[in-house]
Amino acid sequence: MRGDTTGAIGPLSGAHGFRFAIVYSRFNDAITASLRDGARSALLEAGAGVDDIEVVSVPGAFEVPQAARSLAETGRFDAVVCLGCVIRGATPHFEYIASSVAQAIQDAAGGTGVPMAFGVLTTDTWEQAEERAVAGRENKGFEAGAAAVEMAQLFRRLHATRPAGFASS
Ligand code: INI
Repeated sequence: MRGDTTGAIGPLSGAHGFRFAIVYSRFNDAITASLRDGARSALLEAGAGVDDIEVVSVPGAFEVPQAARSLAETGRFDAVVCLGCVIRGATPHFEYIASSVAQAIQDAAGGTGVPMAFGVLTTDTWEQAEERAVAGRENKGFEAGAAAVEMAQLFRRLHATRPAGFASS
């Protein structure tokens, strides 16, 4: 048995006082706009303030990591949500774009120390992308938003001068 692989996301909370950036690509924007909306609703559900969410768009998935890195380097954000959509049938250089984007986002997160959630769809077909961009909690943008909240909270705890749970002397 593989256990629960649905990734169902429970109620979100605890994002008040955190600042988030969402970077999404306009390529395949019928899909990526839904991912953006999904990410935004996850952050809002978790309690992030409207003014604490900055949304920027870039031309394509290839540009997402560089924008995410720049946003992280401003020091203004606790986490960055990265969104895009690369469809195998639509691009002969699918493998190259898909793997380089994932690697570059990972590098940007490691290099800046700012958590980055990965919500770049890499699908074989448009229909598969649509399935992952439906409204609601199954939306991969929502999922990435939830991951950003969790990682922002984790990093704040890890970087706290006196970690929660340590008795003061
Ligand atoms: N960008 C995407 O986000 N998805 C795609 O499917 C895609 N295809 O098919 O090529 C795509 N290409 C554009 C690329 O991300 C860059 O924007 C472009 O190469 C300019 O740097």
